[in-house]
Amino acid sequence: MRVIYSDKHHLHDPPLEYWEGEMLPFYESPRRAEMILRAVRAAELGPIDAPSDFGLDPILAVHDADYVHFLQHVYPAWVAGGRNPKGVHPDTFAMRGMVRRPRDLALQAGYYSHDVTTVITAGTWQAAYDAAQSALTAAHWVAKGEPAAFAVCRPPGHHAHSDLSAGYCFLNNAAIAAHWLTEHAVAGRANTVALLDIDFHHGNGSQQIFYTRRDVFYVSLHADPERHYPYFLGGAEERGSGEGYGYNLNVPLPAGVTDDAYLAALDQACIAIERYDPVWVVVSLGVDTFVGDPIGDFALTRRAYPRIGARIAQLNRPTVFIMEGGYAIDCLGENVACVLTGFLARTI
Ligand code: SP5
Ligand code: ZN
Repeated sequence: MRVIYSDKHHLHDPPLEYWEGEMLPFYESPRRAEMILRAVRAAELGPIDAPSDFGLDPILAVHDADYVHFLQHVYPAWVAGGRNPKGVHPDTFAMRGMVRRPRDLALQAGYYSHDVTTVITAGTWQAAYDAAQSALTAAHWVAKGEPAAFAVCRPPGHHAHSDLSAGYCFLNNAAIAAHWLTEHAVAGRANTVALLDIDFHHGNGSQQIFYTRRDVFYVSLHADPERHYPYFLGGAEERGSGEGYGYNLNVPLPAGVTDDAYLAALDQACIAIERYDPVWVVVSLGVDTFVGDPIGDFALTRRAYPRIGARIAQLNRPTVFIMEGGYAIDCLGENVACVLTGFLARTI
């Protein structure tokens, strides 16, 4: 399996995050990707390379141009306004019907963010750009005939909407890869993608981006939004709209989900994907489902992860794995490597 990793993720390193009136160490830290890199190297999954550069066009195919411009240029505008150089921290957010976008890029921060975890530092754009290019590089490998590839994306992507940063995410790496695959011609077949999201959180951004489309089937297992972020999307009743109706499947799960219960839910999700019969599979791979995760409340043990990988392998499609969340730093790399080695072993 090809592995794609860029060192540039180190350029996104906000010092703190806000939680219930306190500032905590930033959970989505550079050490996450370092731990994953170390574990995939030890597991000898395959060659590890830096991403190729496919430019802005495949990003702009998913994200609004004005939002991308904001991400690229807001940091210097923020600092030039005499604001705190540690990072762009909006305090007021555009909501329901508030359609006015200020001209000052620094004031657009609250227009283009869903929450307070998407702090933009001096190097955030470069890190997010390379994460998107890593996802695209992985997609290119499977389009060229590799059975699977893994992009160690950081910052993650699945919460990012077409014009909104959210939940540590700026560019939706998995959506960018999935959309690119739909445009990559395969003779004689509708060019379809199943985007399977196994991060602990619902991928609200991926859902939004593909909600009206039937060529990308978004399927997500996640914590019930009655209980966990992103709260305002992720219900089972959200099934797509227009010609995309029936091509969005949310499976909210209760707290304390065990290995067997999770594998049973994943089996149902995979049966729905088999019925859809996609050409490609993109996996939003989060391991914040782990029992030791400081953000999540599921109870998956290390032993669940090879089984998850093996079930995904049974879909028997070219598969692109895109890294999302997972915050139990000491076990993070091993849990990720277990999914991928389970996939390669192809047995439950
Ligand atoms: C990619 C991804 O997994 N994003 C997750 C975004 C979750 N955002 C809200 C979580 C805030 C947790 N704050 C610390 C809790 C301390 N007990
Ligand atoms: Zn998550």
